[in-house]
Amino acid sequence: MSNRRKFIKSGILGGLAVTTGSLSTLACATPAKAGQKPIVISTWNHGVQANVGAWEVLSQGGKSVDAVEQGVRITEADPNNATVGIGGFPDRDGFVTLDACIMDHNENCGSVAFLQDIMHPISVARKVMDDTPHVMLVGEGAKQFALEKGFKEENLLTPNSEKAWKNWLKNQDYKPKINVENHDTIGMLALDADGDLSGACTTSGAAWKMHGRVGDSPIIGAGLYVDNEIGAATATGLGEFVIKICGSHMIVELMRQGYPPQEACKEAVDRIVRKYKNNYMDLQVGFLALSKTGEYGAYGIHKGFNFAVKSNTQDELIDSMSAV
Ligand code: SD4
Repeated sequence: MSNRRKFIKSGILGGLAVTTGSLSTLACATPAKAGQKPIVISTWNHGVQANVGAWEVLSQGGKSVDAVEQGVRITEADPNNATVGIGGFPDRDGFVTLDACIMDHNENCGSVAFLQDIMHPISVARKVMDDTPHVMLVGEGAKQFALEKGFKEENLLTPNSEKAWKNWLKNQDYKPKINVENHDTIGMLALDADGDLSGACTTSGAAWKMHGRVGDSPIIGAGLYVDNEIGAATATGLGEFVIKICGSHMIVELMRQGYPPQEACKEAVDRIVRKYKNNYMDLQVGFLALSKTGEYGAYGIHKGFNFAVKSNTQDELIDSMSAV
């Protein structure tokens, strides 16, 4: 059965359970489907390339935390990607500021926000996780820490993104466009051969944001959450709305209650749609989730959100279902 058909099937089952019964009914009505292991999934088109990097680790029996770090570094290093790492569009004052976080199967996590001049925020976040008693470092402190750890300082504003910024300055209009420019954060989730889950999320954030603005991507529970007993989730899109519903944590908690990954993502999207009736038509948010058994799912507010899947039997880009 194709994955898309599987999605539809799980959607029907999940929907039925929601409308006809309690959560325990839901858990019974949607028994865990056999998933794949190892497997890596990640947001948007660039996930295809990033998954290749992650797969090098996973296919050799490596740990999911190493896989997600190695995978998203590929996107961070791509100067043609305008929303992650080098080449990311700057804030309205012309500064490229990066946010990232990582979480492993032992619920260790590390995060950096408002980090400048360092190409691989995900690896700085990993160092915060591995080498400090903290979860999150921001701004100058995060940069100082990165430099102490041997990361190189470099200019991340490419000629292309500088040109785009100067063009934006002419009208200075802050209206994030659906599925364009502001919505290409990479969130990646992996389940390794040992059955352990990890996740990573990295972004240059919303283009033309206010200087100092931090989105959902480095916030554990919003842009990323992993619970090795249950599953993992990550988010992309306009972070303010992901933070407001604690999106990724909510999805993992729904999975704990028996929701399949796609139904959990849908419920999080529906929450935004219900609560922000006046805003949701103008904004995109997409969620991605992976269960402990290797079953995956995704859901966006609008059409256009897609995600890449790689396993022993699958290597494809899939269009997510959406509310609108
Ligand atoms: C943010 N969620 O900073 C990020 C932006 C994003 O693709 O997803 N871009 O709000």
